[in-house]
Amino acid sequence: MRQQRLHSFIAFGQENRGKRHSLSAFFLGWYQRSRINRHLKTLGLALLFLAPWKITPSPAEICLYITDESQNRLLVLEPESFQPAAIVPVGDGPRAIAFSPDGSRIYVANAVSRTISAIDTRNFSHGRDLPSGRDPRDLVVSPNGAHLYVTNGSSDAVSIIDVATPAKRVEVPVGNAPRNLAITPDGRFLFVVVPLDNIVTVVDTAAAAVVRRLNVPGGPSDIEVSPEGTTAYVVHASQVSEIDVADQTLGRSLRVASSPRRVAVSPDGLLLYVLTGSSLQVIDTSLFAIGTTTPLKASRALAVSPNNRRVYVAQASDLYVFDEIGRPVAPQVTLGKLISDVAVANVERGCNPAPVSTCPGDCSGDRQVDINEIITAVRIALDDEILLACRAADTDRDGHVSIDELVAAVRAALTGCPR
Ligand SMILES: [Ca+2]
Ligand SMILES: [Ca+2]
Repeated sequence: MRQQRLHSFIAFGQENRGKRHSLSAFFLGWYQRSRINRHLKTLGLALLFLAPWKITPSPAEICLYITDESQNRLLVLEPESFQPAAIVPVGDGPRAIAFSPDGSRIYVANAVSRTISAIDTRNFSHGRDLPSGRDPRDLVVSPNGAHLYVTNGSSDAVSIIDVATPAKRVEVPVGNAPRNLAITPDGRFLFVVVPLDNIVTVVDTAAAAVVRRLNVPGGPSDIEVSPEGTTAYVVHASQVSEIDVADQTLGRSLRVASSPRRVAVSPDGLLLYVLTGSSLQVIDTSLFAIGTTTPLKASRALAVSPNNRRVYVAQASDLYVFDEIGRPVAPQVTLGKLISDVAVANVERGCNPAPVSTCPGDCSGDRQVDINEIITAVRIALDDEILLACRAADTDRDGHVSIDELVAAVRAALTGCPR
């Protein structure tokens, strides 16, 4: 049955080479049938074990998080309108974002200040920054939320940080300038890509020791573990390869477009997203075949929403949004000045955009305009800052801050907000 499906899928792909849209339509149909099959299985099991019906709570709201390296801040956005729910200052050179498993905390690795910002998702307030190693690049959180694992580009190690007692930091040497890492869902193993050494280093978290070094030629650049925890996917050279988590050996390899930089797995584990130098490629994980290829010149950051509905890609100041099979769903959005990472998650606090003050230049919404708000408005007018930093400065909502709008903001600062 699976073999049959494979043959029809591949045959269709070969017949339709170059006809990306028809392949997408086929792929979508096939993918939706797979999902329905999976849901029917789940439903069957639920009926067997869970009578009478249980009502599952509606999922928490989803927020989009973006680290803006040029302004050292975390943008928290409503993921459809891209309106800000919060703009949170973090340390210098923010890079990767990770969440505590219960969604109560966001962690941001700050490469320049060598710290990890810990942000409470209920009110977006800071706890104390956690010290990290040199040049923190990527981070993951243990499934119980007790530990952070951080790759340090300049100290050739993974830091194991105890969240409760961050002074007790353990460094595990993993190779030359490690980059991205992934953790198995049971928290036992870390898979760390070390591009300069052409290896993936496997760390046993309990022993805080390296247990294996896998040769992965062609400068591996990113790795993700499947939600079931059985397979890790690593991108390298022009390939994506499977690593069997139990055996810690390389499995199947698939040729993708050149320079694959990022990889992500859909939350249901059925699809794999590979961001290359020229495209976003969507791969079926069971067939291990490419379903769709969408041309794209963006390859810095990649995230999949927890509800499987959206894929976010960022490069420099631009954000691109796709549906689950890689079709663009919105025009590109210009956000931060220098986006370094994108993440999407369910959090405790609803992702409601803050209301826009009717007082000209009152960015914070407290009905007062202070000097910093005037400076922000001027910087938006000069194109040095994004409009989301102070939507109240754009009183006519045309997307720009004009001289007249600056004058209105200064007047509000001097004489108070108009009633
Ligand atoms: Ca204000
Ligand atoms: Ca305006």
